Amino acid sequence: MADTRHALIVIDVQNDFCPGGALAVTEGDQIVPGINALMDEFEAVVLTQDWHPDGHSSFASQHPGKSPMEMTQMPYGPQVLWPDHCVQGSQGAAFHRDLNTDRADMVIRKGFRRAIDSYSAFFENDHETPTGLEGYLRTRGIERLTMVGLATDFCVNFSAVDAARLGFEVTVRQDLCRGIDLDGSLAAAQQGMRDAGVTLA
Ligand code: VGL
Ligand code: ZN
Repeated sequence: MADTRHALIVIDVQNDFCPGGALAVTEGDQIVPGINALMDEFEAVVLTQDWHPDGHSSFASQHPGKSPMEMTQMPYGPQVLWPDHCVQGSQGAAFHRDLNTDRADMVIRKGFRRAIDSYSAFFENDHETPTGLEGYLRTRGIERLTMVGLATDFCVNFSAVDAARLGFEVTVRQDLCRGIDLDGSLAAAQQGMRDAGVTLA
């Protein structure tokens, strides 16, 4: 029987993060069957969806002279500039066609404010604007989270660290995640997650 206090959080398994997408993560699509197979073990299944308006401030296209994967300074701190991706309503923002979205109790969208990015499923990149997911999980009595999805070193990492700081018991299934690995970001993320008390499985 499914553990009643344990939720599966599936981060950003969307076309733009899969091969052929605008911000493709190597082998991003290969985790889909394993994620589907895991869903029945959980009381709650939550999907997150990166969901940017056209012209989002995290897009390099909005910063003259900047290229994708370069850094910039935002009022809330340093920010990687990305190719245009996961634009609201686009095919790139849709979930991978093989992901079992029927089993999801909740879909949480993030990154919809033009001036601020949101890697984490819990807080935007200012680390203070909440998405509402914490309240949803707490009101359902959820205490433990297993996280899977894309990308290990950005949205999975930020979500896992925030969740651990909020007091959830967090496990990241690395076999069901894939990373971008920008200038050593994968190793840094793994260390950061361990330091925050996240279990890397
Ligand atoms: C993500 C970069 C930009 C992610 C989202 O899902 O990891 N990465 N937007
Ligand atoms: Zn994004």
